[in-house]
Amino acid sequence: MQKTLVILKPSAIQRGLVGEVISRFEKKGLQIVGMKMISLTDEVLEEHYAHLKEKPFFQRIKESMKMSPVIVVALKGIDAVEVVRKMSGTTNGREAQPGTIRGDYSMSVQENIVHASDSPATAEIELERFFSPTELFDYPQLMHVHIYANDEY
Ligand code: IDP
Ligand code: MG
Repeated sequence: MQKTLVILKPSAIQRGLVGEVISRFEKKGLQIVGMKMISLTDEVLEEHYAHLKEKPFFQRIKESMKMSPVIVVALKGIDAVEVVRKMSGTTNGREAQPGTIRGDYSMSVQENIVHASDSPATAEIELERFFSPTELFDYPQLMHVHIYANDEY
């Protein structure tokens, strides 16, 4: 089973989309194994978005991510990283496929509702960045037999 990180960005918090977005992941069959509200700092954002550090809009992204607290969510499931990326949609909300989170709720490249880890290796690093071991939970998913066939895990 894989775990992945989702961040509900200030655009999700301020627009009242927290329930909608989390509900999509729950209904899909992903298990919530960690969740909390936190304030992001420049230090964490410079690490988290290190690949964008040289971009002219980096300062603006940091300001945007600090406009309100965010909610970090750890989700577990088979191929969770890819499933959650697909459900999130491409970066630019205007171009994201309808039916995806960004495609349904965002009109922006920057204000695009969610962050989702982009590979299993990144997911591990990002989960460690935002959760301590005691904040990640291992508990049975009681509907398991209705979510997966036993040859899938
Ligand atoms: P991703 O979130 O789809 O993985 P990344 O390229 O990793 O996309 O960029 C991280 C975040 O930085 C995006 O979700 C978006 O909020 C912001 N961002 C990326 N490119 C741009 C841009 O060209 N203008 C403004 N913001 C951007
Ligand atoms: Mg990314």
